[in-house]
Amino acid sequence: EDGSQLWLRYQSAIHYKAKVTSKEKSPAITIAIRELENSWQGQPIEFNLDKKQKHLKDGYQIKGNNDKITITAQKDVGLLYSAYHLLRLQLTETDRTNLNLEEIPAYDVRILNHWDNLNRTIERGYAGYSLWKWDELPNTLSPRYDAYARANASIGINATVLNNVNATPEILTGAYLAKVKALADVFRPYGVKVYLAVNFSSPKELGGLSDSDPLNPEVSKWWSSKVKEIYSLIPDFGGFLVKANSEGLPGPQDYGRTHADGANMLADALKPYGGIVMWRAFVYNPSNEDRAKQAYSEFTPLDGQFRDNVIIQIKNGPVDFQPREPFSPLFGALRDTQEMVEFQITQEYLGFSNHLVYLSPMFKETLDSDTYSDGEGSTIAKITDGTLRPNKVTAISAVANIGEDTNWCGHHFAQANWYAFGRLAWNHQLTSEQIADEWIKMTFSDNKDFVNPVKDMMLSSRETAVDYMMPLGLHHIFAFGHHYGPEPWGDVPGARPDWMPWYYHNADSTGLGFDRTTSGSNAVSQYFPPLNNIYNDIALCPENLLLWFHHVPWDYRMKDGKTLWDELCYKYDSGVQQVRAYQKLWDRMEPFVDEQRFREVQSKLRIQARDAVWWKDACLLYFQTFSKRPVPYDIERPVHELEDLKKIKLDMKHHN
Ligand code: BDP
Repeated sequence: EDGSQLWLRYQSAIHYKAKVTSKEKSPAITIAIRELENSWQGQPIEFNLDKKQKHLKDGYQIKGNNDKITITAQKDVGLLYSAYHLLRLQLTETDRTNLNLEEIPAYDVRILNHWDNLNRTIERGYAGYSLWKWDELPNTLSPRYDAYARANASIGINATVLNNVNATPEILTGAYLAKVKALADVFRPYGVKVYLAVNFSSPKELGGLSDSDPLNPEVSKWWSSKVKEIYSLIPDFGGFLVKANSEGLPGPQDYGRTHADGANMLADALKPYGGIVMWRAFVYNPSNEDRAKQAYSEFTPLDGQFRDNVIIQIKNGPVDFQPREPFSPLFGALRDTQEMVEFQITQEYLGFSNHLVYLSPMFKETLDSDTYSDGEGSTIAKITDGTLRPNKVTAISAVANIGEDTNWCGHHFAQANWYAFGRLAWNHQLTSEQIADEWIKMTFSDNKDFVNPVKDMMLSSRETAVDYMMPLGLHHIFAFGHHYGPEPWGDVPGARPDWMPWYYHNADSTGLGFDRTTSGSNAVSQYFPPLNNIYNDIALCPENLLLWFHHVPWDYRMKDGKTLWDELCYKYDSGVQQVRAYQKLWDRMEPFVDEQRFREVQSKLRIQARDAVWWKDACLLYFQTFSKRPVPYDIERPVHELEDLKKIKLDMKHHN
């Protein structure tokens, strides 16, 4: 067992071939039949395509008793999804004799964003090189393209952006489009549509135009003909993802135009073919305005100006995929503009593929957050899935953690995060526990002596990581560039202040944290009432966001009676203790796990345990130079010298 099969470890039914009948034929139906014939060990199945049942969208109905199962979908891909549903029931030992269910996906577009470069490196990728072998495409097709599409289909993911948001114009050359087409052809039977990230300067860089001004008719003509070329190769092409005027990338503001001008010009080019533009709200500049406020300031004045095939893609938090952030205040604030969430599955800020961190609780925390935009109950899930707003198209995205590694994601448990994103994109009402339960049973074993402890470990793991990295609302105190280890002291001369840890933690002799109250940066005012008041009031602010919104005195009394300083120490220590407990727990699981995966996870947990101590010592010893208070005497003493920790320079270079 090397993890290459992911959660798709179906036993093939050697002496038994399931009977599956379908009047209709299509490539997706052929795959569905093959999957069931190979692995289903139950009643005969009848597929039924009913194009009138529009309400099902990509979904399906399954009805069945002991003798027979009938499945209805309005699209062939719905039948494919239903096959994976049945196989999931089988692998998780769920009753299959009395079935009466209807599944309709929450979002239309359930999309992975690959930050893959054309030279096959992956920005923030920790599972080897890119799956896409651009140099061999379009002629040679790696078998992993098919396996990738199948894995996505098995959890309902129906879209993928192949290349990095920091996009190079080359992706739109004829040579690359032929490669993209080859991938799209492999993915199509699995219902996975291809999208591309585009560089806003492509008309100038690639087309030789004098500029890429969205209001220049030559520029929109260039895009229209490029889009036409794409659709002639890939008739079901999904559309564009755009990072513009962000972190040095070009965009409409280079020509004095707005994000709306830029997005709409591309949207108009895609419109005749049904394509969409996912325009990212991740924009900020080194300025006097708090970075956490900038996306809101930039986009709220543009509300209502975007075409109906534009969706604003918003990271879950206002800064950047930190272990914990409040939700981005843009959710709900754009009333006449479609919005979607961008999550990060790849663990850029969560220990790469070395730390075991199950992200479903973090995804749910965002989706279930109440923005109060339309009164109580205006959750981000309801805003983005069309329940509260009449969206033309709904979508949800996440930055993939997939690479060329045999086990796809670097850490065996990181597969659970790909799985969880797909399941939540399909149904955001599933609980993190349900998802973990399914995943563990499918990926490892359904023995309850394994499932229960491992599930507990997974469910607590995100909070554990927050505790040993950045508890109580601390954020962005990572080492410059690679974002792996701690560097709260970090200060690179001449670099942007908004990339420096001190910008975020503001440690001084009086206390710690970023004052975003009405007397500070006033970021609190970007939230709807009552949240603005709750966040603004140190007594009401949730403690897990305290240092995000407040600069708090070292002796401030927390709810449990401890001082801020002591609480901080106990949090870091508890993170370390938890990882130690995971190590013990995992070792006890040895009898239930194959040798290879057992050893690999064991060795990753050792790294995580060492890193947790590194984080704790670095942060406590550094913050202690300001607090000047002792580490409470009942917790483990630091084992490093601060000066030694400051010398650690990892060989992982990056621009910010
Ligand atoms: C940050 C990453 C950077 C990305 C950027 C983005 O550090 O590599 O390019 O976000 O999302 O998280 O555009």
